Amino acid sequence: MSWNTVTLDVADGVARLTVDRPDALNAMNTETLDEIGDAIAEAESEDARVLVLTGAGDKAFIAGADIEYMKEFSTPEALAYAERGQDIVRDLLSFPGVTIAAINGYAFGGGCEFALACDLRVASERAVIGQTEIDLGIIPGWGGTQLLQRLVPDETARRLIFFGERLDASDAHERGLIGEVVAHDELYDHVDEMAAELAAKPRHALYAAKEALNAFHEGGVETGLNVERRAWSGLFGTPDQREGMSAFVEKRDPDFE
Ligand code: CO8
Repeated sequence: MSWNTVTLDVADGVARLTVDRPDALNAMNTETLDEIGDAIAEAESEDARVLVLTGAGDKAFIAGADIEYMKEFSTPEALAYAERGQDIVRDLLSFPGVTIAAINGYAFGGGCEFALACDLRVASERAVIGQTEIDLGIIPGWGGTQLLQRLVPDETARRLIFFGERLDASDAHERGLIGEVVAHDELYDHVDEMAAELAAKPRHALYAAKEALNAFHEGGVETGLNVERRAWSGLFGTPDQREGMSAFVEKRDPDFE
């Protein structure tokens, strides 16, 4: 499939989705959101076990929602745009595999939010990240007020949103927004290695783990315990569970599906 503002490459169980509007630093309008949604669905239908989200060019991951495009929105138009972006957040949260944001540069506003919706975040040392909406007279609308709370203490989330701080990669790492910072030129090699390792893990177990981890944020510990118990027991009888445990008992490496 071909799109105007995104590209998707799928190989060996790993999908790389690149937002591709480098002239606007990969800022997103409705066409881009629709294409991101289509590309995530396509990655799923091609059976990708890992989805890497990144931005085209050397400067930006995603510089946010397209400000030029939305500056004259009415409230109903803004609502529709918020809903479309939140659908992408849900697509990332529920993607049946591990999602990794490869943050290659600026990640502001909606770009930061889509990175926060991924399971893991790896940033180039050149990355700058933040919920900058306050300085445009708005607030995060694609999940930032909720997703930041999964990663950082409440006061840090409030400070980031109230001040619209732009954090460099090491500061963002120190404050818990991103998991790892690597040299700019090594970003994709590093993410490719991570993705290959994850793609070789037992997929049902990985997804069950993701669902149980997400459940805590959706409904607290009691909801999470129920989801964990069901997901855990549901893995028994899967070929990968039988193989993983047999391999351990037989003192050999597992050969997963
Ligand atoms: N929207 C539209 N165009 C953009 C955006 C953007 N978010 N960011 C950059 N661009 C464009 C610039 O206008 C410029 O275009 P042109 O060459 O035609 O003038 C081009 O990209 C290059 O940008 P700069 O010249 O500004 O490059 P610099 O290197 O000087 O600066 C920055 C790069 C620091 C990234 C700067 O462009 C910037 O601060 N951009 C805005 C970042 C921002 O605030 N993003 C948040 C947007 S709001 C948002 O995402 C809300 C999400 C929730 C929506 C809810 C639905 C209602």
